[in-house]
Amino acid sequence: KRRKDVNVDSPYNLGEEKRVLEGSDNIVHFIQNKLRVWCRQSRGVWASGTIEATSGEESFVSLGNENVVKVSTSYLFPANPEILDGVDDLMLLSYLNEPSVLHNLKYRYSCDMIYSKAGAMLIAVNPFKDVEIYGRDFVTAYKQKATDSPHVFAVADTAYNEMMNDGVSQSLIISGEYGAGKTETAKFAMKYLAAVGGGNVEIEGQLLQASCILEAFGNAKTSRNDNASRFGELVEIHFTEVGEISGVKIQTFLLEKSRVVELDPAERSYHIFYQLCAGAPQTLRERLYLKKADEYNYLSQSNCLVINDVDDAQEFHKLMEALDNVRISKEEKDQVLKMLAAVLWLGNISFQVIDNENHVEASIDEALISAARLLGCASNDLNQALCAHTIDADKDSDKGSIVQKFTLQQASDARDALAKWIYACLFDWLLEKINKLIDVANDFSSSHLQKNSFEQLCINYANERLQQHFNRHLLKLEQQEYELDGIDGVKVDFVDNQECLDLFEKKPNGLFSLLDEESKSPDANDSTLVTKLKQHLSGNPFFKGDKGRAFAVRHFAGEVLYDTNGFLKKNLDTLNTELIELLSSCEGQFPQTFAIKMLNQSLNPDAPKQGVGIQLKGQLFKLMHQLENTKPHFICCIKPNRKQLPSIYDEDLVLQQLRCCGVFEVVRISRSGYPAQITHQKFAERYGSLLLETNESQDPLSISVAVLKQFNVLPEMYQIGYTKLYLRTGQDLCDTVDMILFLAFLLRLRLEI
Ligand code: AOV
Ligand code: MG
Repeated sequence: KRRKDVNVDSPYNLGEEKRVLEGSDNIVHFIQNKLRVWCRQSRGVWASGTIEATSGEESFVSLGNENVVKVSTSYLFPANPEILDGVDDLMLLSYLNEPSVLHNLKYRYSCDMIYSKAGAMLIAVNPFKDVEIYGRDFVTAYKQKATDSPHVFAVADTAYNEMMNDGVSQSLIISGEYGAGKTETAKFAMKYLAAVGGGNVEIEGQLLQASCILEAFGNAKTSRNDNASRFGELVEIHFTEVGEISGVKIQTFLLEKSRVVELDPAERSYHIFYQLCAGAPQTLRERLYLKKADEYNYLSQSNCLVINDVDDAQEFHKLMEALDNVRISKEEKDQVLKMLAAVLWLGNISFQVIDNENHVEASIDEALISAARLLGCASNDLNQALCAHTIDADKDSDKGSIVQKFTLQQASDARDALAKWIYACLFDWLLEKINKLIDVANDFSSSHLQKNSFEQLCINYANERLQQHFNRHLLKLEQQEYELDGIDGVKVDFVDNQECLDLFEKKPNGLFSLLDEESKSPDANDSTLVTKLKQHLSGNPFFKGDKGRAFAVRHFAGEVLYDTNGFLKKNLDTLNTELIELLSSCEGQFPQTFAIKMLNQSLNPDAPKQGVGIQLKGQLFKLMHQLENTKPHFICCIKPNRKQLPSIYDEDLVLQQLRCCGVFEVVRISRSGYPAQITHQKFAERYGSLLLETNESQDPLSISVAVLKQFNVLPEMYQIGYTKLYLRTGQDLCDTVDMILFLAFLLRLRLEI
């Protein structure tokens, strides 16, 4: 899954199909035959009509009801004949210009046909309502191939069958903007795979329970999606040789930790906190010193505590059941809930200034005491760890160590760092638990912030990597097949975003390397970082220095502005030694394991300390490597409006996403080659009987050649491969093969007569 925060036009011109109406002859043809055209009324609003007259740059278009408008001729696009309205594969459209594609998807959307195909890719337009196409009956229909209308079940089914038949691993790559429907689509795909690969009812249930748990801990309400995933995932589903699910492995990427302590207005923290506050029974409340959500600073800061139509208390009970089902013991569950409550109480810890140098101490109140109890340490120890830092003095001198007392800002940062760390560890622990249960062998989603900070830079970089995978694959698929079959290569241009990736990955002067270097320098701060970035990267066309601490990157989906505020700290992502020591001295099992994890990370002298950016680069290389070994199936999710409401189709918004998903490119790439392909075997079976002179001993390839020759099919219309016949089609794409059959039939009739 990928996403983007786009604020300008795409840097790559994915472009509009060349206007066919440019030549005046063409226009005459359209006028004479009263063929439909699309004309642009204003930005993003298209109307169809027929051209009445044209003079130079201007044309008069009748929109019906005697409504005639004057438009610039260059804004006219040929429309498809009405008979093609709502075809289920965009490849079938005679004209592939943007208004035609938009119209087709809109037509289908208005009939609740949310899925369409663009060649090899599936397009899913989010209905924001229950469309009732995911029941058992639909699973069965796709399983039995009783229907071939586009559906995520059909993609999952193809992948499953190809895996079974070819023994090759498959991947479903689900992309789209925030709120476009990636998570839901992934769940439907998993549901289908669980049903066809069933047999093991327990695993099927656990797979679905696992997503429920990960959603509670990893999803949150944002301003754009009430159930936004704040982490990326790769769900691997393993099958036995007979096609039953044998195990599941989930990998997650980039959990947005900052959300635990810092919220934008009208957004929420992770669902689990509100569920806990609303749903915990009395005895549990007492054990956790639990209050209502609005009494915790971390939750109340954004003035947003509830989600429409969501009952957090009820969700809490479902979650508790799910935890039981993935065999998390009562003690472990208790520990998890304790840690969650500790995080909430940490957020309520306040500090007061104790001397005239603005050093602080935590107020000894309910918050400090509750947090310490839940963590299993003395409140005094927690206080000290949050308010001071010991620096080892020079080894050669005998000064020992120096205690540096914290300012208010430093102490609050230490408190927040501890809360984030505990939460992230908890998330990882749950994931590990789930993975152990459903053993072996991951939805690559997104997080979105309004301010573009380090988290976003990482996510957009990950998207850039996925985009490359997508480009190369669509290209490779076509080109390799032609090559293998011995026909002339059709060279297809595609935009490679390697240069943008280089901006991030190059050593020593890529963004991540420079960031690491600066993170290690003791005098560095966010301003020195941006100076350094500008100094080394200004020559790169994908980088743009901006005012103050900001810089911009030209991503494939658009230019994004980043603020370096907090970059260094976020890249290092460490806790100070006092906090680690505090955790390891705590009584509970969790704080100790969490501390050990941190110690391993920060104190292992053999492992060179790497920043979050470089680590991510490594993770993504691994992920790409995993994906490279699979046959990809691409699903592109489209959000038809920003209001999360049904039946609203915003053409501009859809167009922008279609461009980002590369839909136009995909269709064009497919069509610039030889879209109609048929094996010699099939072709010979279907058309061999048309041959006037037949020779029983002929092989399929020779029969194909003979058929083509007999009917004088122009040589530029086809190529003959070793195994298949490749047929080119003109602008008017019908099924060429059947067109030929039709022609042949006529010819034959004529000949026989
Ligand atoms: P996302 O995963 O792409 O966003 P979701 O899968 O969470 O988007 O979808 C957002 C909302 O759209 C869901 O909560 C549903 O209400 C609705 N929805 C999506 N797909 C369907 C469908 N097929 N049928 C009915 N409703 C649907 V993010 O995780 O924000 O990038 O970070
Ligand atoms: Mg999601």
